[in-house]
Amino acid sequence: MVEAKQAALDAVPPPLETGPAHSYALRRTFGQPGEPKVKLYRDHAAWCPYCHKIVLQLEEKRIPYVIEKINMRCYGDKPREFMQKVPSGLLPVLEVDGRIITESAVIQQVLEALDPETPMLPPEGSAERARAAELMRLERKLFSAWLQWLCNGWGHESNKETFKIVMGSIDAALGEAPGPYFLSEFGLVDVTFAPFLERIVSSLLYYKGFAVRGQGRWPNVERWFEAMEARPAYAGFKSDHYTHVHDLPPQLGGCVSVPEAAPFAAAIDGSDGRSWRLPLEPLSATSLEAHSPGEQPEIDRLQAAARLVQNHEAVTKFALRGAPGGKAGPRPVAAELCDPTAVPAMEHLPAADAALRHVAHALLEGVEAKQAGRAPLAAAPSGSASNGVAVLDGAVVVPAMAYLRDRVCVPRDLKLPAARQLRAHLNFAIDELQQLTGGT
Ligand SMILES: N[C@@H](CCC(=O)N[C@@H](CS)C(=O)NCC(=O)O)C(=O)O
Repeated sequence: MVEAKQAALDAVPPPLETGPAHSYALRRTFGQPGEPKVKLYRDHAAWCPYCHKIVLQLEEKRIPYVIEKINMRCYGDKPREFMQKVPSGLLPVLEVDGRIITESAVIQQVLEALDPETPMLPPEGSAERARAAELMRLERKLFSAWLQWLCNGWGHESNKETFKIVMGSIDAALGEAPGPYFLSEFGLVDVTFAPFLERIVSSLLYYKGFAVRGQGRWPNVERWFEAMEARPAYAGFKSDHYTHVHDLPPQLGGCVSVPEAAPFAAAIDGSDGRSWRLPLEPLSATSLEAHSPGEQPEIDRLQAAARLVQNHEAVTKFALRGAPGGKAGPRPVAAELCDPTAVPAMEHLPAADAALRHVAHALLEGVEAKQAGRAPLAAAPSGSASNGVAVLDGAVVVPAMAYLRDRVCVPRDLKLPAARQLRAHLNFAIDELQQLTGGT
């Protein structure tokens, strides 16, 4: 436990080049000498499902690669050099020895040819290869049925039925395989389904109140998820419901909710008064957000604190975009979660810095120890101070902390167990301040 705690305090896990897949990595060598000859351009926030697919393939094949993170249009501009190479601006892009390859399905084939030693497709001409092609078509069918339902306000019942029929055939296809995966062995078909099935689970719960997982509806799909979540590559890049449900609308041009989804949406957004509040309910297969391999709250808290402390300047400035005087960026962005050019209210830096130190302290010590200790979170109308206790103005720091809380993305910023600790500890500080200031 001591070692695990020590490791958690490294906000950036040390073997980024060789260790388990991590969204912070910019270079993956897997221990192989020399400069990687493959470069992947993927989206900065790790939202793009097509990039997700390629990351999983590279990680599973352990092909050394470097990563350049590029903004998506919905939250920023792309560098001119990138646009010169790729006029469409679409991600993902692979560069191999100076050759530019676009379209994820083509990139998948190029990677298979580049590293035939670890094939992720059955041999050409085999019956399983034909089955793989059939399953890839089924994946596109699922994609269409999902979007037809998610993005439309009309035809709710019939779109749901169509979606259920396609999911039924996916469950049946999985049921025909000897193990948990689509074919006899894990491979490219699983990697192709994963980004969309993950987004389907989150978005249908939030917008349609429909549970794909957790109700025994499609047991083979459930078993497939469990097998995927046991794989370090998938676990390393797994996102969470909150991030997906807010990153999808700007990519898709909007998602349409139905009234029965409201309680699920509130739980996912943390506005139900429970899901982002301390004490956190354990994350388990039966919680709204199934997570494997699970959580270790003490370690997860340290991981969140380490990220906050080691990145404190950037995080404080980021939170100040939400303080009075903070402004949206000059170029309007569609993504609620990201606005790289937003302007922070720097005049409130000391207050936001002090508030986030309290949050870091609570994460490190636990709230009970913190409340019993000598550094309570104190608040008073701005300007006044009492007994040498730091005074924070709730009107300034509450919106800053809320802005940060609502923009913690998984896996970009933290893995889910640490992200929910950060969100809940920000709420703890917000609640304390609001009590002290009478609900500012
Ligand atoms: N058919 C393409 C689709 C790629 C695609 O639609 N990428 C989106 C992101 S999910 C994109 O780059 N859009 C431009 C942008 O958002 O900046 C593929 O499979 O690679």
